[in-house]
Formats: sequence, C-alpha cells, structure tokens
Amino acid sequence: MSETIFSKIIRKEIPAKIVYEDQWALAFADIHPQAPTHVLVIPKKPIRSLAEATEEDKELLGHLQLVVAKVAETCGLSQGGYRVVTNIGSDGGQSVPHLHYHILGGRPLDWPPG
Ligand code: DGP
Repeated sequence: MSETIFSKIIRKEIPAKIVYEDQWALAFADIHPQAPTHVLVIPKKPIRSLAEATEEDKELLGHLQLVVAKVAETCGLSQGGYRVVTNIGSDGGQSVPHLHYHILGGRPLDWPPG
C-alpha cells in the first residue's frame, strides 16, 4: 500500500497530539476537529479502509473497537455519549486511505450526517 500521512504520524515523522498508543494502534487528535473532542483511532498496519480488511485482520479489528471505547472514556465522553465513524471511499467521504475511526463528542451531534 502506498504511504499516507498517517504512516508518517505512526513513525513520529510529523507531529500529532497522541492520546493513546500500543503495539497495534494509535489514537491522536484530528487536525480539523468537527466537535469539541475529535480523535482518530488507527491501526499501525496500513489497511486502506474497513472494506479492505480481511479475515486475517479479525483480531486487530476487535482490538481497535476496544481501543475506541477506551479512548472515548479517557477523553471523558462516556457519560454524555459520542459517535464513532469510519468513512469508506469517495462517497463515504474518505480522504486518507488508511483505516481510521473518528471519535466525535463533547456536544450533541446531528443525525443524519450530510
Ligand atoms: P476522512 O475524511 O474520514 O478520511 O478523515 C481523515 C481525517 O484525517 C480528517 O478529519 C483530517 C485528518 N487529518 C488529515 N491529515 C492529518 C494530519 O496530518 N494530522 C492529523 N492529526 N489529522 C489529519
């Protein structure tokens, strides 16, 4: 897979406000926040999107979801609630082709999204 900006963030070649890291995952503040709290959770493995994950990634995907919940709690979102979004492809509004989960919270969020 070709490099994305997220590969550089994983390697710490460009700065990011990292809020969680382990062997498989990284979470950092989105550079263009759409809510008072807007964090991205990504696998260190460069999967382009959820649509391109395979059976081999089953355990990793489970881990990422648990990281999402843990990070949301750490960010103080558990009580008020929050939204988790992963955009896929151009109609989905995906701009960075490296799987990522947006965690959005800190205000009431509209539904449906645009
Ligand atoms: P998406 O549109 O779903 O592919 O979301 C990509 C998100 O990535 C978007 O909300 C902005 C964020 N982003 C893009 N480049 C950078 C960067 O260099 N640093 C950080 N922290 N976030 C970035």
